[in-house]
Amino acid sequence: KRGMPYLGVTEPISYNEPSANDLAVTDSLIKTLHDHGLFESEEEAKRREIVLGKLQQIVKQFVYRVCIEKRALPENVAREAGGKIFTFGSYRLGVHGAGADIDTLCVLPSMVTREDFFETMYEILKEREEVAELTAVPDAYVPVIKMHFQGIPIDFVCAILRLQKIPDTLELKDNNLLRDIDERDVRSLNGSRVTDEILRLVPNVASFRIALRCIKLWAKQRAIYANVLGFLGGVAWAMLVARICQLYPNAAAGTIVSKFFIIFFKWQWPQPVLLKIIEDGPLHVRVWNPKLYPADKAHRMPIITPAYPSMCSTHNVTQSTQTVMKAEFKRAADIVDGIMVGTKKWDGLFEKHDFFGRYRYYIQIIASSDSAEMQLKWSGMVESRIRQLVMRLEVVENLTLAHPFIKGVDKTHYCKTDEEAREVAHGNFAAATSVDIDLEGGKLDGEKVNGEDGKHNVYTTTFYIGLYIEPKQADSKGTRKLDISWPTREFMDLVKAWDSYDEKRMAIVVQHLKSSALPPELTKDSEKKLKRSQSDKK
Ligand code: 3AT
Ligand code: MN
Ligand code: MN
Repeated sequence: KRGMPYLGVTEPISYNEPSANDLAVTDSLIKTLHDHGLFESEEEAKRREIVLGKLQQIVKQFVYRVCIEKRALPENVAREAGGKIFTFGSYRLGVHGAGADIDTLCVLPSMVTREDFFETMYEILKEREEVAELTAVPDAYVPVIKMHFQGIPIDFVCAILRLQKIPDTLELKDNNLLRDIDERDVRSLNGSRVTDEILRLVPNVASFRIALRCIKLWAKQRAIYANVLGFLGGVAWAMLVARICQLYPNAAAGTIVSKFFIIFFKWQWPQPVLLKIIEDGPLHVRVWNPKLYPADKAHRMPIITPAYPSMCSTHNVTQSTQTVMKAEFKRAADIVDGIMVGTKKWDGLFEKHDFFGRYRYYIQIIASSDSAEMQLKWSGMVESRIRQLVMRLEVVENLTLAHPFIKGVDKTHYCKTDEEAREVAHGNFAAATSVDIDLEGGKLDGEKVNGEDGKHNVYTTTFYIGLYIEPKQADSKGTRKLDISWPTREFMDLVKAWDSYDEKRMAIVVQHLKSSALPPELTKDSEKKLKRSQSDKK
């Protein structure tokens, strides 16, 4: 097999076919993934296909309608203008779970505008009886219409090309399609172009999918699946698995997983992970290049997207999150070693993280505001700046690790008076009745619960950072003093500099606490685990 063409920037490490043991281990992995409810039902899979078929039809009708009504184009031009949908994200990769969204890109001819998509398409969708929870977010970084179509969540993005016709046979591979189009269109196309390219660059897609499902479940259970907070997101995990698939083109999924952990535990970062040689292209946009750009050189764990213009998907990684991930790679490598020789089970790999039982000190960041709608934006903004706080904490003396938790905890607080509301906003949640909410999940109408008028309601999102403080040397006296006032102040200034910040409607509190002061609902799991391991020892 040596000397044969291969996928990737280096020759494979091994062309070995799976052994009987590799296949048995892979079978038990697949079974464990099923036990975790990772696969959708056949009914749901069929429904997704029906939904995509309908969306394709709707896109063509929409293009036709815009051509006739708005642009007054001749009938034959309107007929041939076309319009085509592409999927990306987990559905396109074939690793989506039950209930996952379908990330769908709608490619449109040049006669159609973005406004048409957000007005006319929005209207068309609104009239469909299959559509629920329709929301348009036209000013997002990647503008999107979100909806549920026959119960399937859809993220609908659009890209307008400089083509009069979008034929059914169109592919997005050609870099010249990006010439002279709007930046937002380049970004919208990027998701699809990256996932398509990943699939093209993987030698055995079936093994890739199983291995990636395993890695995604593991990363979620271990709380290291979060791009914004400095861990890796879905695309980066997919690229890491794809690289291992290239290095072991004939291996079974179980083997891919085992090689994955050991190779990335030992990886010489900041050596980048590439799926192919970085391409040059026709745009005046930056392509990742650490030789040229100092910002790119600063990336600690660069994992580079394969489609032009190549970008680093992991620019948020900090010293702390990298340390945490490395330790998880090591833990996982040891467990999977055991699985390969039959002394351990896959379930052990997927054991839940113990973030809230792991540190003695935590920083608590409470973002609050007076409406659910505002809270979604405000908490998103605060979340996107947490890594700035983490990076400032990392340079504090005696502080070895600032470990951000992957998601904020959302609550609504039903306050009777302004005074209660103020107390809550300052972190005293006991001042009012509080309930958990899911801001993203659409449970937005917290108003009028318990007969309250909702006038004083406070919405909070609480983020946590675990701190590892260097233990005192045995011979030294005096207490370890930790001064986090500078990082805290800088962080507060940073978030308050937000365009829409309004101190009458929002607040931000940063405080540190001992682990014993954490809300009990967060520490319950780790306590249970502790009790279990104690009783195991008896
Ligand atoms: P799920 O199975 O849906 O949980 P996924 O990998 O499909 O996993 P998403 O649907 O959140 O995850 O995202 C799909 C792609 O959309 C990934 C990325 O290319 C793009 N994307 C998601 N969020 C953003 C964002 N905030 N900005 C830019 N691109 C994004
Ligand atoms: Mn998705
Ligand atoms: Mn999505």
